[in-house]
Parts: sequence; C-alpha cells; structure tokens
Amino acid sequence: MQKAVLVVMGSDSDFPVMEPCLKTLDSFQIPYQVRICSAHRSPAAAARLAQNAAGDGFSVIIAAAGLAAHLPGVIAAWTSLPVIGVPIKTGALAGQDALLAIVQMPAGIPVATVAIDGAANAAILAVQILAIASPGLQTRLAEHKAALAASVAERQDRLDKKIAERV
Ligand code: RP5
Repeated sequence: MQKAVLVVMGSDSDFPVMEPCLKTLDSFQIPYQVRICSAHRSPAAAARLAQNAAGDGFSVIIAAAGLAAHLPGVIAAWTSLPVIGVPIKTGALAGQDALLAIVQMPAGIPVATVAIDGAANAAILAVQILAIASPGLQTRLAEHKAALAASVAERQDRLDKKIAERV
C-alpha cells in the first residue's frame, strides 16, 4: 500500500498513550512510521520531517505532544498534508494546556485536534482521510461502525440481565 501515516510524538514518554493509535492503524492494516521529534528540543529535525513527509510517501500526519504542545502546529506549518493533533495528558494542567495549544491554531494552518489522549480516534480519522480514495478502506470503516453498533446491542443485553436479576 502506497499511502501511509506518519506518527510523530514529542517524546518517548508519549508512547504509552499513543499505543492505541498504532494498534488501531494495525487493525486497518495501514502502514505507518513512528518518529520522535520535538518542536522545542529538535526544531530543525521537526521542520525537516514535515517538509519531507509528502515526498516520503506519507498522506496523513498524526502528531502527539504534551505540555506547551507546539509540535502539531509546527509540523502543519511545514507541510500541506493533513495533520491530526493528539494532546497528551501530562504535567500540572493534565493535558488542558496541550489541548488548547493544539486546537487553537490561527487561521490558515489547521490542525484537526482529537480529545486529550484521543490516540485511537486520531488513527480512525487518519483512516477516514485515506478512505476517500480507497473503496477497500471504506468497507473496513463500515465494518468498524457495524461492530460498534453490535457492541451497543450487547451492552443492552447485559444491562437487561442485570436489571432482571435485581427483581
Ligand atoms: C512534550 O513534553 C512531549 O510531547 C511530552 O508529552 C512532554 C514531556 O516530555 P519528556 O520530558 O517526558 O521527554 O514535548
């Protein structure tokens, strides 16, 4: 598969939160690469990574960072690929700082921001972007939604049983 996702995180300390992102991409059989890169500690490398991403064959970038989380915005500044930002819950403000830093991009440079620690949703959004040009991925996304609907029906069954046991 030609199209792929570049997953960038500000530190290896972000990896535990980002593992569901990789698992979700795996479940859709999406090829990806993971790079550690910091807007503050390695700004030149961050710029290079973003500038080269399209030429390296990537179609979507997921960028995760905590604290004063400039990484997704800096990446978005250096590429025209869609960038999905994941605010990481860490530090004194528990991810609220990262959420606001990532979501409040000035007009002209968007970052599609998911919830604090929303790693799995970042992956699904990336798959949805790739699926625009892939009927196969569209089918897999439809199956994903059907599985979600089935899980709600199972929850209803479990709740019905619990309520019946009470009386
Ligand atoms: C951010 O600072 C990283 O994305 C991470 O969430 C946070 C803390 O990084 P470390 O000090 O653990 O490397 O740049």
